[in-house]
Amino acid sequence: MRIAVVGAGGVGGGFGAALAKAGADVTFIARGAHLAAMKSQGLKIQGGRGETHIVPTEATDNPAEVGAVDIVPLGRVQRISGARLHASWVNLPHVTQFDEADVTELEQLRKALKATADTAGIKLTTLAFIVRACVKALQQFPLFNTSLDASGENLVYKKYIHIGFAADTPNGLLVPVIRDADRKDIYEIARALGELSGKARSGKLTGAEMQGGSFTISSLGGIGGTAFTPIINAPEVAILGVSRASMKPVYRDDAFVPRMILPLSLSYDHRVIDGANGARFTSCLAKIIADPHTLTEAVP
Ligand code: CAO
Repeated sequence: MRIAVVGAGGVGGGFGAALAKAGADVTFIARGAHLAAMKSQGLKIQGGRGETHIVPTEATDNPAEVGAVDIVPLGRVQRISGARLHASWVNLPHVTQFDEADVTELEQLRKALKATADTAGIKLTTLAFIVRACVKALQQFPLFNTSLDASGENLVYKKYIHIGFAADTPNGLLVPVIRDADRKDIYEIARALGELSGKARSGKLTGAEMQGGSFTISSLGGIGGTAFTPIINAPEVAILGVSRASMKPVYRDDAFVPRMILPLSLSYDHRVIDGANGARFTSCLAKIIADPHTLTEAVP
C-alpha cells in the first residue's frame, strides 16, 4: 500500500519520514524547504513542488470507471470564490469559538417594530440586529476589525467598519459589503441588507459593492442548522457564523424558562487573535444581543 503525506514538515512529515525509514512506500506532497529537507534525508520524493492537494493513492479516483456520471463545470462565481476559500483555509490557522445569545427580547422588539418598518419598505430581519450588534462589539474589540499587512508583521487597524454578509444566490455565494455600517442605524442597515441581497440575487451587484469589507457575517439562520465553522474572508481576521434561533429551556432563578436562543460560531485567525479574546468577543456580542433596545437607538 502506498501512503500519501501532505507537506513534508510538521507532524505529518515526521510521521511520514518514520514510515518511509521503516520501509513503507510514502509519497510526500511537499514544497520549498520541506522538499529539500526530505531529499537531504535520502527519502524518495514523489509529487510536485507547490502542490497542496491530497491525492488518492488507490485507483478509485475516476468515478466514471465505477458507474455512470454527469460532469458539470463549476460556475464562474464558484471558481472565483472556491480559490479564495481554499487559500484562506490553507493559509490561515482557523479556530471557531461557539457561543449562544438569548434573542427572546430581540425577537419581541423586532416583531413590535416590524409593521412600521414594513410601511417604510424595510424588511427588519434578525440579521439587521446582528449586524448592528457586531458593529458595537467591533468598536469594543478593534482587533477583530484588522488585517495583517503584506509583510505579515504588522496589524492594520481599520477606522471604518464595513460589514460583508454572505448571500446565497442562484449563481453561488456572494459577499456584498455594507459600507460604514457603524454610521447606520438599524433601519438603514436593514435597508442596505435588503437592497444588496436583492442585487446579489438578480446578478446586479457591482465589484465595488463586494470590496473593502473589514468583518463578515454568514447567516444560515433563515435556513437552519445549529452551528458551523465559517471560513475567514481573508485578509479579514474573523467571521461570524449565525445559525437558526430556537426555543430552549434555560435554567434561571431555580426554574427552567423557555428562551429563544441564537447559536453563534465565530472563526478567527489564530495568528492575530488568541482564544481568550475569541471567547471575550462572543461573550460581549451575546450580551449586546440580549439587550436589544440599545441596538435601535439613533447612531450618534
Ligand atoms: N434564527 C431564526 N430566524 C432567522 C434567523 C435566525 N438566526 N435569521 C433570519 N431569520 C428569519 C428572518 O428574521 C426572517 O423572518 P421573517 O420572515 O419573520 O422576517 C426569515 O428568517 C428569512 O430571513 P432571510 O433569510 O430572508 O433574511 P436575512 O436578513 O436573515 O438573511 C441573507 C439575508 C442574504 C443573509 C440570506 O437570505 C442568505 O442568503 N443566507 C445564506 C447565507 C449563506 O449562504 N451562508 C453560507 C456561506 S458559506 O457557504
